[in-house]
Amino acid sequence: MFIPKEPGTLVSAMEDLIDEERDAALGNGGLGRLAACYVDSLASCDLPGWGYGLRYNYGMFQQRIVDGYQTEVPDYWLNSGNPWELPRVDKTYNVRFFGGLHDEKDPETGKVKRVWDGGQVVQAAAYDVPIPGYDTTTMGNIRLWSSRPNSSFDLSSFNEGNYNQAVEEKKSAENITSILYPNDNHMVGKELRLKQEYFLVAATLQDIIYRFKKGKKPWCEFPNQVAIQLNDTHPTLAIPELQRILVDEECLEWDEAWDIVTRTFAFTNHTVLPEALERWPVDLVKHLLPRHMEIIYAINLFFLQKVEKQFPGDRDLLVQVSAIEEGSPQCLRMASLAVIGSHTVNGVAALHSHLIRTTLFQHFIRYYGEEKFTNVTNGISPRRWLHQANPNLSQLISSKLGGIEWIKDMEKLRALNDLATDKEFQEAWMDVKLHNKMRLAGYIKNNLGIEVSPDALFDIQVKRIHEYKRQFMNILSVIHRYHELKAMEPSELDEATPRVVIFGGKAAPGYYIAKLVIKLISSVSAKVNSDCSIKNKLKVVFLPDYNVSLAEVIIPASDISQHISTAGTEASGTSNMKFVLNGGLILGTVDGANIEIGEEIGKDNIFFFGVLAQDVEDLRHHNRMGKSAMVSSLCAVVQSVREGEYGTPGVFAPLLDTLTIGTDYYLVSVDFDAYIEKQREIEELYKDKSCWAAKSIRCTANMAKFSSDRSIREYAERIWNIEPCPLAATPEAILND
Ligand code: CJB
Repeated sequence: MFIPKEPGTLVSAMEDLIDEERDAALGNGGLGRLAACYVDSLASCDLPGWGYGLRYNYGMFQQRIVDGYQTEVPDYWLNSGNPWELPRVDKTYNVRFFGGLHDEKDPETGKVKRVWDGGQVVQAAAYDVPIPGYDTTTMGNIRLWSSRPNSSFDLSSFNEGNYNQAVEEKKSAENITSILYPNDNHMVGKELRLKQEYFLVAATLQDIIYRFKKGKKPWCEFPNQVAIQLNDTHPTLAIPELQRILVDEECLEWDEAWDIVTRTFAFTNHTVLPEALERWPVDLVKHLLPRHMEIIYAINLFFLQKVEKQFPGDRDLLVQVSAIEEGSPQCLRMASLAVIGSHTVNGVAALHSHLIRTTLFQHFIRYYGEEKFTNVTNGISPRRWLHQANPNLSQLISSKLGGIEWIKDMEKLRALNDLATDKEFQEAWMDVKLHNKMRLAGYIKNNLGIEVSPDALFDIQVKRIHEYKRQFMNILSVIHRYHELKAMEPSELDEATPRVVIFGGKAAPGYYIAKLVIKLISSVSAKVNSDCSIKNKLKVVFLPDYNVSLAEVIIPASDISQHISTAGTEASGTSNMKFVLNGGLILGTVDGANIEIGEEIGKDNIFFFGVLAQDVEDLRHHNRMGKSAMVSSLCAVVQSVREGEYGTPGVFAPLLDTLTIGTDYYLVSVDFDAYIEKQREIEELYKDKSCWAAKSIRCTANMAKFSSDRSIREYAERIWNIEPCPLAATPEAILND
């Protein structure tokens, strides 16, 4: 399992082992990481809930930077085994794909039922990853499914003629959980991806139903015993799958089954970006899952009939709410199916929930009313994101608060407000920050050979690289600052606040523009870092292979972090919460959870800039009409890149063209001046160390709302109707389940 670095070296400390552990990189970005925090909270709050997922052999790729460009290396994370998982040989289920349909008459009842058979049958094998709750005996669990050929498959029994076909079948089965699709907030319509989605829900529902049946309760009790939360639309096929099981296998009447389905499911929407909304060609779904497509048509028909009854003759409404989008090809809208099959739909921050009510799902509201649509603001685990990632700050806080109770009740952190202006405490607080910055500076030096001073302002943007997150705007502002520094008189330069701008994040392998952003950051970094004339007042770093382990080193070390999505595009964000909880100030747009963070910590402790979500559509329209010119501050920067200040002219043309030919969809030019003005303000303020320290302390002190314990209790009380039951979820309970 663990291979010592030097042959013969013995492991003497836990710390030596910890560094050897690989991240289980089974998700892309904020969506999966949120779920991880929620499982931690479920267990820590004694709530009986599990997470289900896929056990990909290849998780998120490792990112290397070669000549400034991102390259991808496969992440075979299971190479040295995974000590945290329990293979459950006793937990396997069969999952069918493709196949055909026919009617069969029950000889006893005379009832005709639909039979789905033939096709490909693969096996889902369970692997459990127990998640211990903090300071409780309760154990959570993440059950991950791995695909393999089904049990009737035996390679050695195949004669020569069938051997090749047998090998193909084996590969095809194993392929399903072979790789994670590395796209964040972007759907790719591949058949294998749809197979993954159905594989997850088919195995999971069989598992849940197996447990339900042990209780020998009637089916009408199912929604009282089981609550299933759909984490975005990826598991939406669970809705027709449960309907299929109830009608075709359990022989319930359609209406009774549908009542059970709609009282069981709830749906969380995590994005409004059009390119992220799942739309599957109907023909593809029909081919892969013929019975499900029939059921979806029926679900949709009955739903539209009800809408028609309530709004007679409103054709447009029917078109808008239909789960099927007419067009070529005809498409299944997963979000619509998720809304139709769920009792509750929520967004993940107040603004986002407002936006889905007024845009994405506005037509559904006409039919359902407002009540079905609610908000549960995201949260993060204080265990991982303060106590584990920032042990020194955790210790300092506990010593002042007289205990570590805050780790399960972040309201207790409020007492730190009284210490915000206490000079001694400020010093201790900033010492911890300095120590964390030194740790990060050491990492940068060791891995990139770049020397950065821990006394400089650490300004960090780490997240998936995406146009809507605007890392491009950030690097353009860095160039702007570089030009300013170069134009300064020596005396002015001496007074300038030294700043280290740190980037990290992966681009989807096929996302050309995002990859060019990485190249631009690398090129700016090379130029700026080697320019002695600016006397180390600016350094630029791109940290390769951003992942959870690296986040635990980066986040505690920030003075400022950036969350600068075009208003209305970032559903919530969760790294914003992690930075602030660690006493980092944030520079952000009026978007996602930034807004609520500002409400909690106070407007004086956060740096907001930029246009409001409500104005974005008009501004975009303005741009499309060619009515707005690029601001001059940005023109100069763009010009310098075009002229080759950062390498061969032309390399960055497609990226720069997004601002002009692409009509600046993400409104970089509109926000640019306000953005650089805020940065100026931040650099000035950083000179007042005591004032900065007070703000930093107030950040941590007022983050109670963003504990994932609060979020998960809201789901439990308002959506799942479950209560803590400390004795129900012991380690033994997992093994018996
Ligand atoms: N999110 O990470 C993803 N991937 C998606 O495909 C869709 C959404 C993110 O989910 C997070 C958790 O709710 C949000 O904080 C974040 O804004 C959103 O982009």
